[in-house]
Amino acid sequence: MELGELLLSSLASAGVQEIFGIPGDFVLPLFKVIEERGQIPIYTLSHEPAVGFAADGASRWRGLSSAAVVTYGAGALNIVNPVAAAYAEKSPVIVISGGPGVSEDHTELLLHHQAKRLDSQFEIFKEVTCAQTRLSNLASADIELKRVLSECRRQSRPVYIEVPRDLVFAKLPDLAAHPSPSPAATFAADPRAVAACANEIIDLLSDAKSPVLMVGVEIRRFGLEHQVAQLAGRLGIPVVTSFMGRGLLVGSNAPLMGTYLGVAGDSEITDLVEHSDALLMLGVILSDTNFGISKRKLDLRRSVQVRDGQVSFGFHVYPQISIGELISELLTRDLPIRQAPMITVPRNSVRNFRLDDLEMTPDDISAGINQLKPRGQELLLSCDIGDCLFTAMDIEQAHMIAPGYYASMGFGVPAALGLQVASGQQPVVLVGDGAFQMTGWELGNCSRYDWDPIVIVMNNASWGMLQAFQPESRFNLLNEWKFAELAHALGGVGTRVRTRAEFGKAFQSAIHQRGKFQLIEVMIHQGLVSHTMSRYTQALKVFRQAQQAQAASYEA
Ligand code: TPW
Repeated sequence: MELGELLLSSLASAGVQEIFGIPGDFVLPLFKVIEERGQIPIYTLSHEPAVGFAADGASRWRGLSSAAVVTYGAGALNIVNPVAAAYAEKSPVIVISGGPGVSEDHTELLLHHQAKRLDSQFEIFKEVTCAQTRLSNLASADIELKRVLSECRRQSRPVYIEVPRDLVFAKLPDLAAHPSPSPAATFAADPRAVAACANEIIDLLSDAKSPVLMVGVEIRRFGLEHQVAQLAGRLGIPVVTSFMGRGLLVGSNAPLMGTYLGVAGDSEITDLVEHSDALLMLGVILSDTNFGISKRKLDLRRSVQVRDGQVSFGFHVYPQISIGELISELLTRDLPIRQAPMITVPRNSVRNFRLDDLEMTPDDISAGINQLKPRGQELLLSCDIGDCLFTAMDIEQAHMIAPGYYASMGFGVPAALGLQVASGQQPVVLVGDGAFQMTGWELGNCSRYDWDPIVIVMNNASWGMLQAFQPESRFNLLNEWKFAELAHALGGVGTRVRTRAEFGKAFQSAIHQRGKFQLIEVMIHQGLVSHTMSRYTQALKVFRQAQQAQAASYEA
């Protein structure tokens, strides 16, 4: 077997079902192997950031790795930001970069694409991946791949694999003669510790007056949605998702109340969470965007956080217990059953959406989609950062992927392409004009692969979210680009809409047409934002002012 073949079969064994990439001379040999073997399909895009976001989108959907293959230097360094995003939001993307050949290590000449040292790139990726390897030793390549890929799975975070370009076709030593040890052990939790931890959780929930279960993205990353839905059903306590976890448990029969958004969200949900005397957080990423805008500071002494392979109760921690082990243990127990209290949360879907001549607002987009999407159909939504993300919070029955914590613009469109590959279904994208300017062009690749996402561009000719923070500034105002007109040139169908009747017509026609991407450009007045973003920016302004006052007092 050759090194390139070993890499491909290792990827396939790790569950990789698609590769996204852009070639370059350092990775041409590897591309050749990928194409000729045809074991895993490869999709090429136009710019490496999109390659990273697409692989991330596919990984998030599957809860399994997807791979991004790029060339050394100019290609790989272009992908650092999406990989950092995947690291932060725990998406197990496998980054594979071609690299200088082993015969090139000691050349007198500088190699093109070399930044500082030949290994600068490796060092950079150490910071944004959880395991790395350079496959320069044929005898240990197999075990190295096993080590890195099992770490990827265990931590659900990106890994980095560099392949010296002159070794792709190198014959491996007879593997049978050098059997590789089994992969690194996963968390070896002591079953007594798991049992004690489960007891403590059950006691806390039994004694509580108002327990709440909050679910976050880790339950999707580790493929636990089904078990968590079962647990939620058995506990009978209200369930909310975190901001990042929006879309989890959709379609399950868990008593799902909505999404916790602090002061920006529905006050019923905020009160429920913030007044809970036993908040069980499963796989929730605790970040300022999720929790910095609480109405009332969360009492972490009355909460249990299960994430990153450990369980924390107030101030004590059970290390090395994975979320999966804990949930399995809880499911074996007699649980204190309650009748989930019925809380009525006002829903945007009941907001009036009529097919009239009123001009569109961001809230009309969510209300319109809720009303017009086919009954009983769950949408697959890929969202960018900006008001589109807050607007999406009001869309119901939607599985969603979004950069809710790391918040990189440019995610929405390319991640949707990954989502379509991984799910085989037609995704809907919500994206602002600013973010679309970054990666929207990738839609030009749709016709090559028969992808047909519905892309809703919220065109307010501005970086509106920033403008909401600082309305006095002019640098956040953009020119009005004509995105709908560009759609045709990129091989899709574009419609610009201003009124609710126009939006309704365009959306209904988009969901009934397949085969080409459909771009609906919704014109929104500058400064007009969704009700959720309006509350969010107000809250964050207050938070920032308090921080500035505190900083000023330090200086004084
Ligand atoms: C890669 C900073 C966060 S939100 C935003 C910027 C520039 C404006 C987004 O404008 P858009 O949407 O897409 O038109 P809207 O609703 O606000 O009008 N660079 C990157 N990521 C981030 N987050 C920024 C800058 C930012």
